[in-house]
Amino acid sequence: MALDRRALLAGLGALPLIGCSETEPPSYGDILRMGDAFTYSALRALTPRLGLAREYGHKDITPIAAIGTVNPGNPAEPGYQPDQGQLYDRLRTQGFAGWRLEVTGRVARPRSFSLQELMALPRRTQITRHACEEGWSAIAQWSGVPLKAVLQASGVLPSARYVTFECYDALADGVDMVDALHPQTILAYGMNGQALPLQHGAPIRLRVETQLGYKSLKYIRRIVVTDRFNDTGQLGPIQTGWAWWAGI
Ligand SMILES: Nc1nc2c(c(=O)[nH]1)N[C@H]1C(S)=C(S)[C@@H](COP(=O)(O)O)O[C@H]1N2
Ligand SMILES: [Mo]
Repeated sequence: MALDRRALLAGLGALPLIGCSETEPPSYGDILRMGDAFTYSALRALTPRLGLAREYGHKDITPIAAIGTVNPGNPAEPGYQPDQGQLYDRLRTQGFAGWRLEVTGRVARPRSFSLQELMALPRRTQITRHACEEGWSAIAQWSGVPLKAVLQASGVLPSARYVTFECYDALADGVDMVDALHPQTILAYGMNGQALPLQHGAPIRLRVETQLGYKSLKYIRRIVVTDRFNDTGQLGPIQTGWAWWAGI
């Protein structure tokens, strides 16, 4: 019995060597990503594609803290990027008059939008709960243009599968087409009936109501449509151990 067990254990110990002696052992990141991929496919299969996040009434609105970057133009903040930060500071002090949102990649008409141009597109207002991965939540009203309308105005190509967002701070992240075209996924320029405040992402932030708080990027600068997955490297969530897909 004991011998059998020892033989079995020896056999198991040798298993990882079979057929892959030249490969590196899986890194921690690779294992996490395998889990992420499984969660993503399982939940994408289970959740109805156009399921809406719950919307609330005006009386449900709560105070909401500003988390992470609160001014990408401030060199003292951890996410400060000198080039983009200086540009942001200049644009902000000029009331974002010269600000443009660039849309590029797998679109028939790569272009940029001024704030006025975005405001001239269809508008959606929603009162939703922001759920931060750190355990707090808050309810606010957001107004903006559905991302779908911006993608359509740029002639998104049929092969497009992902949309990535670059920010004025050191952050970039993306969503798949299901979330990109979701009716509640908006580029918000208004919050609680006012222009989006500096600390909450002025002049434009993303609202992805189907995912955790960190996917709702503030200070959006550029949108890149791709047909291949891009984890946005050091600027993205995977490197710091967060899931790329954070569905709720
Ligand atoms: N550009 C940028 N977007 C960001 C962050 C950030 O630091 N920089 N923080 C994220 C996190 S973790 C959360 S919870 C929300 C916070 O949004 P709020 O500051 O409006 O509450 O923004 C998300 N978007
Ligand atoms: Mo967060």
